[in-house]
Amino acid sequence: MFHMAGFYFLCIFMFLPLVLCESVAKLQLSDTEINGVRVYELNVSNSRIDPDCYQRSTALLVNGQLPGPTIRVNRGDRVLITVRNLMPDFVGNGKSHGGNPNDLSIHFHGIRQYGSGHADGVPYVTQHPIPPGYEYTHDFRVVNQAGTYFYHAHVGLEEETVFGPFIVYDSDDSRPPEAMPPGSGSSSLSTPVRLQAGPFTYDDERIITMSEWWHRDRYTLENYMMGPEFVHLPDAESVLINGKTIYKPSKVPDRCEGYSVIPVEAGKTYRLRIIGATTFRTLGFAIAHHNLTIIEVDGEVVKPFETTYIEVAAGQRISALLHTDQIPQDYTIGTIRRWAEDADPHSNGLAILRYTYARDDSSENKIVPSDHPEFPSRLIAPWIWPQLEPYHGVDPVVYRPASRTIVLRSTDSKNPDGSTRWYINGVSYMDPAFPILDGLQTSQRRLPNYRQLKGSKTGYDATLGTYPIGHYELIDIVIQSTHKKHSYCRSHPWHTHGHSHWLLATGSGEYDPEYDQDTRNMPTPLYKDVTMVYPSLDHELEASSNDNDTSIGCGWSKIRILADNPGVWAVHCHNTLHMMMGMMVVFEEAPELIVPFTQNILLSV
Ligand SMILES: *[C@@H]1O[C@H](CO)[C@@H](O)[C@H](O)[C@H]1NC(C)=O
Ligand SMILES: *[C@@H]1O[C@H](CO)[C@@H](O)[C@H](O)[C@H]1NC(C)=O
Ligand SMILES: *[C@@H]1O[C@H](CO)[C@@H](O)[C@H](O)[C@H]1NC(C)=O
Ligand SMILES: [Cu+2]
Repeated sequence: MFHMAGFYFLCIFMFLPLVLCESVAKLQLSDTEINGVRVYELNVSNSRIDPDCYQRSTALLVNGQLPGPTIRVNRGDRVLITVRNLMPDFVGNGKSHGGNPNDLSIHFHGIRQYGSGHADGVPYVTQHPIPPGYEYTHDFRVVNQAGTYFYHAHVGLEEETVFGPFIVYDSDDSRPPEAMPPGSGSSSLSTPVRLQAGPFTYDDERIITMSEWWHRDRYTLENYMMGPEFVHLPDAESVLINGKTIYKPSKVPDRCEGYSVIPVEAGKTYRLRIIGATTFRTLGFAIAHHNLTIIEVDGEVVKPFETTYIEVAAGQRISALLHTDQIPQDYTIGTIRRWAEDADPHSNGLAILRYTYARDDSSENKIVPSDHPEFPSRLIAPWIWPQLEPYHGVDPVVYRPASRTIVLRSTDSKNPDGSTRWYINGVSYMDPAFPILDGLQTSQRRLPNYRQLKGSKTGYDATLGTYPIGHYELIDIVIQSTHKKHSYCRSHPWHTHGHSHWLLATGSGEYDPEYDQDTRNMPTPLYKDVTMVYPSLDHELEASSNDNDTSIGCGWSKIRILADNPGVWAVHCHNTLHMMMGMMVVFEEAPELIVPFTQNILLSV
């Protein structure tokens, strides 16, 4: 097996005839290590599933699992991940998001892709989307970062079920025994040792993904959202924890697998790696009778911060230590919709924390959790962000003057046909015809005129529909939310590809370039990759606005990136429904320094 897998490895690098490679590919394992390179394959295909015990329906899965398989690597590892689109060719008139709704691409969220922008997985930005029957191999090194990440589809609403954890360990010392690489020689019989990750030690870890599950199928939802009938985004019927919940506890089919069970032993400390794999909502997460001590946010190690609940927006990850110091029994893990404006905050996303005191564990998983954890009803903007501190101190780059400030002002409006779109500085993002990165590597190679851009109001360059930024520019980005008079101000969790960023400040109403230039209300900025723009009205501004105002500033966040990673990077709202409606921009960073990658090709399966 090892030799066969190694042979496949050669296929990629030595361009052996495709026929040979294809015959060998069939013997590939889903997680192998070849000469220190971690090799994975993610097969995406349709299955019939019923994750909330309501009715079986068709959904996309990765390797037949929900969530998809966990990818575990060590800091510094090189990985080869082959993504296969095993969906059928799409038949129908669906062109709901500009392309074939059965195209695919997978993004490794939070992995900064230093020098490997071609592996970032954003269709028409870094690669061609993978059509049904094709595959694409992501080849990258996980440089200088460790923590909790995940991968997810980046086409339409496929990420509803196409996602999985991506864990980067500091070293083997932070890997739980069951997560040791295959063939590493360590056995689960070895004496238990405490795991060491950065400054923290703990006994074991548990991965928890939170996601949403709609009873309507993906195409129906995509068409509704993008079409003229759109009124508001419908909430998912269920919130899933590790791919499961129960929609109607009073009426469950026999085959119902029940709630997810997180097994723990009493008297231990666990690192919970909580992943916000939602498409739409920000969720509160809590465990009855247990506090959580936050130690990591998006890969940044933070000073321990104890809290009774956490908030996780789409795309965010938080590690928290859990001490199993209560009476050994089952405890309810609960979720709630936060910042949900007009929606019901109640969520059916429940799971069970089970103290396993008996070896033979015959308890049922179907119990109706009664003892729900509590959440404060008051929403606090900007939550606990000003209190969290990076463990190793604040990066001094946050005190330097910025090279430039780019304001990304979002508005929404209706098209003449009745459909709704989001605009950033007046432009609603649409997929270009050809991947921007490929263009920069070939004929369209050019040098943006940074001097001219510094003088331009927004920094937008219509040539390729990008925001060009120069190498090592220190860019402050103000993300400005707006709303229409008498409409809700929505929350927006923004994500930066290719970079983590520092959140410097948040404010209500409209950002004022003069007054707010030096506003700093985050005393100890973290280096993370998702930042929420909270709805935060300025009451004077609201009072002075008239009924026809369509873009009243209703909250902003200022983040900073250091342009140290030449490439083409998506920056977008991680509320995927908003992103599909145009809430995205592309940063074209030091295009003259992008290293051409010649193997950026699709192969047939
Ligand atoms: C993925 O699909 C390929 C091609 O159909 C197959 O050879 C391989 O065994 C599959 N791998 C997994 C992990 O399902
Ligand atoms: C959790 O923290 C709160 C204060 O934040 C405290 O009142 C409570 O006793 C703690 N509960 C546990 C189980 O440690
Ligand atoms: C709002 O627009 C309507 C129709 O264009 C106009 O009649 C009305 O005077 C406007 N109201 C204000 C307060 O500007
Ligand atoms: Cu949004």
